[in-house]
Amino acid sequence: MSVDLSTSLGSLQLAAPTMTASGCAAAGRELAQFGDVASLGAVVTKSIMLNPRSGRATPRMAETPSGMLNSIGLQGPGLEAFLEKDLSWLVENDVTTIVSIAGGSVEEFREIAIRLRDVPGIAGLEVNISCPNVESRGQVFACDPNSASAVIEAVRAEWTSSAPILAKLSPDVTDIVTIARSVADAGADGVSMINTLLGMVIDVDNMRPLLGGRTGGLSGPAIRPVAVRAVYQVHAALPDLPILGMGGIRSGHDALEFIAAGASAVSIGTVVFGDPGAPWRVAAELAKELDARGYGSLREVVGAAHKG
Ligand code: RRO
Repeated sequence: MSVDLSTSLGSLQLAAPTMTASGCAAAGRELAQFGDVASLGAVVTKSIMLNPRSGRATPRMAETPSGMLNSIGLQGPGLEAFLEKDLSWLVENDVTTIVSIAGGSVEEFREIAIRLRDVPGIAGLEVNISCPNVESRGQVFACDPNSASAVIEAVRAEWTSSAPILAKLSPDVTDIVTIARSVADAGADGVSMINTLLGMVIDVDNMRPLLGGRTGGLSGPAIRPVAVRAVYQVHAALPDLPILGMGGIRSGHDALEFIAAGASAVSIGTVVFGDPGAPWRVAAELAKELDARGYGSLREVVGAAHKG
């Protein structure tokens, strides 16, 4: 079997189609005991903000049917510590790295882009405008086309590197195509979709929301059909816009659904908590799924569900 799994996201050429999903494998280092991190399509790092941040009150996780809720709240070490401790390891180990960035304001996103643009070893930026666990819904920039484009315009204006800018979109909108169009018009080279859906679990023994932050982001197989639908809609409307697909992918079969819907590569998230080798396993399974259907390459299947 020799299936060509190489792919691309805009100008970024990828030897392999599976990446870690932001927030599910820190900055990649913790996966090194389970496989060769440099052989992944990329590591997408946990979203980084300008300053260190402690995140939300505990509990921060809840199990749900076929999924989980998280309410982390952008916990992280801040940009300087990330560059010193995390990015340096990724660069030393030849890992293709997509840095996920987050901000509480357009200006914070701009500042981060300025600080990162001359840093070597960044293969792409994933601009996280869709974290559900923020102080106000007004900070979920991806829920409004004008707010979404304001962030992407600011990042685009400062980003002098040729590494692509991917805007990470939220499924919690009436029409995701409108948002995708606005970020593409603002200069995004592609989109990552989807972030988690806003959810809640109630602890009925003490009659309170279970999570410290009350609401959380729903991920895992429960959201996969929502994600596949979002990818399909955006690819149908904007067939030339590269898509990094994610949302409940557990197997090569799941990944193939995203590719057929229009994604050029996929991120593997929640499954990694129980199966840290999943990003490599899913790539191997995807090759088998393609081969079993007589395809010689992944590229020929991108968007195949739209044809005919
Ligand atoms: O940190 C989080 O709570 C978080 C983020 Br930044 C995100 O983008 N999506 C999510 O489900 N959780």
